[in-house]
Amino acid sequence: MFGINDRGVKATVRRTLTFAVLVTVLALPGSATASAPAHGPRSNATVRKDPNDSQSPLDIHHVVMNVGRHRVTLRIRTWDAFTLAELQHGDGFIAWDFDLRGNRGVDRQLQMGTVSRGGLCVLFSEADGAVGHRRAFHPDPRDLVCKLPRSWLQGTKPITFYVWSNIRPDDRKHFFTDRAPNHGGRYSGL
Ligand SMILES: [Ca+2]
Ligand SMILES: [Ca+2]
Repeated sequence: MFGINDRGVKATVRRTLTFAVLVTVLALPGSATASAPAHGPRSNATVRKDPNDSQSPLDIHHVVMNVGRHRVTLRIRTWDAFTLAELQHGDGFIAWDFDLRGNRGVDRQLQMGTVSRGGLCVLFSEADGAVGHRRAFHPDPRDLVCKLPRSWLQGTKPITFYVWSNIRPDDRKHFFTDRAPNHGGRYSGL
């Protein structure tokens, strides 16, 4: 369904196309009526920081996760402000690649992107395709937030993951990518 080469152009194009096809298929009636916008990270949120290390408008600054009993809130804060329109016009998205089985593969991928009606979060399973989707919130100019059922990210082994962003700004011919953590690293635990 999706490759594990997080920086490869082919993987990038494939994922982008997958996302585009999916959002075309989805009518989004449920997503548009999702719950209220996310609030700021709570005290029990895990905040991971990434340097200002890309020219991308989606240069990742904070990777924030808040795990509740029934819900997981995933938030990306960028170094610079961006709009959902810029995200859409630049084919931009932020992907979370999860290994739920502990074999260093990627068996779940969350894509945070946009469609004409606003932000969209889609969780893919390597084995089964799309698991489900929720609205993506843009509560302030640098944040993109997804709220998912906790059950969507249940693992049989300690979970590891990394995050990467991808966008082609209107005035540029190529995509910009940023990864967190850098250099093939992974975060451990939700
Ligand atoms: Ca960064
Ligand atoms: Ca980085």
